[in-house]
Amino acid sequence: MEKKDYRPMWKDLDLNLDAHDQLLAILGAAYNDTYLSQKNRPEAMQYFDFVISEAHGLRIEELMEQKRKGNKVIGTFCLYVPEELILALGGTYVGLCAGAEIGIAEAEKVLPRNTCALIKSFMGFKLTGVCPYIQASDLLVGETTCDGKKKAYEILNDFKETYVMEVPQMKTERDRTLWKGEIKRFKEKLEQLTGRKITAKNLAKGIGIANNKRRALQRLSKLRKAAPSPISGLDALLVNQIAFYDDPLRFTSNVNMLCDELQDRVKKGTGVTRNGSQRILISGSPMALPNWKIPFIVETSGAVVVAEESCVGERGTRDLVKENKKTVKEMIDTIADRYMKIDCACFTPNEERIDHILELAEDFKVNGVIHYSIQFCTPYTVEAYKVEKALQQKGIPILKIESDYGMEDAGQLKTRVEAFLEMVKG
Ligand code: BJ8
Repeated sequence: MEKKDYRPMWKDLDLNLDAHDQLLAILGAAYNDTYLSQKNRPEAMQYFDFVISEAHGLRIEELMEQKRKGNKVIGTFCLYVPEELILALGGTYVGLCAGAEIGIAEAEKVLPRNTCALIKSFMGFKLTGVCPYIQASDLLVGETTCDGKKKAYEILNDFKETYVMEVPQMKTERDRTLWKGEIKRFKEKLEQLTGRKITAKNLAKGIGIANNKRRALQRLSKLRKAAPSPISGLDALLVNQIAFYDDPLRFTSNVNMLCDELQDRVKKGTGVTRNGSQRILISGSPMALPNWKIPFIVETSGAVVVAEESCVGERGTRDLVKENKKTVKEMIDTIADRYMKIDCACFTPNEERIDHILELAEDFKVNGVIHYSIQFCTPYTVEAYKVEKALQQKGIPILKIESDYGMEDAGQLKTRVEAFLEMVKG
């Protein structure tokens, strides 16, 4: 079937068409090499392949259709932005991916070179005009997590309105009060933007949609406990990445279909790798679309990634919002409680994260942990020390990796990963 010409829509969105063409060509080639070359993939992955192939086409058309109906598109950069409120007001939540090395040179004109690749990536996407999601967003929402992001939003705001939520740095009662206040302030901002009111009915609906999406992803995660794993880490990561921008209802139903197929595989003992392949947990900075570098290196070295202790993974899906509340106030409180459980390294102290890593290592029977920090990400790079210490005390091997989005260090990383896998064997 001939592909539709989306150029008129991209032009209306004020994309830089030449730069955008280059981006699509790079992404298409990377997807072929990384994903379509895998053997023994579940059939249900076809849906996710399709979503990727239409990420800048059909999905953007859907967003534009929503906007024509008066519904708002909200672009976000962090797990702390509560999707439930956006859904309650008929809006669409879009996680702005920032996982590609595109527009870095432009970004470095406004940011220091030693800024993490994720921040440079979102800035570069905006400055080079290649991201239809940023362009389609009615509002960007940032947050005070790490210093790099916090300060970068001030610059981003010069190019597109960026509302910033104050995320506390500790989890005392005083911090919880601040956070509840921030959720209320965000609710008011959204109400003003949409001209609609949050009610107990629409908020309960929003909570239900977001929870069901997380439940489906939790189901996917549990199935990866099987040995052999019924799905590659690359494919599972892709599903988690797509969760940030696909239509939530359609996405949830497709994840559940994938899980039905995986359940069948587990029953039959069918896996993506031979039994006995090393089982690896990746822990650390988020791997935003299309950052597939580390799992690709791990899985093309013969091991399988069985879990991600990451915002694009367990950290984002582990907790649900309680569904038994009746009033808007109670619901806001329970939303605030759920989001305060996220154990981002921007918090201090952050012992829960260490506990979660140990739990995951045990539950998924991993042979080793790869701690991944995006280069120049201070929170995760520094916290790696505590993670390493805790894992060593339990006798769990760990390899610490710091890397950006470029491929220059791929050969060197592969050598390190292979040596690590040799060590954790059996
Ligand atoms: S909840 S991990 S999504 S802040 S990698 S920009 S921390 S310097 S992305 Fe994050 Fe929210 Fe936390 Fe998750 Fe800064 Fe580190 Fe860069 Fe990072």
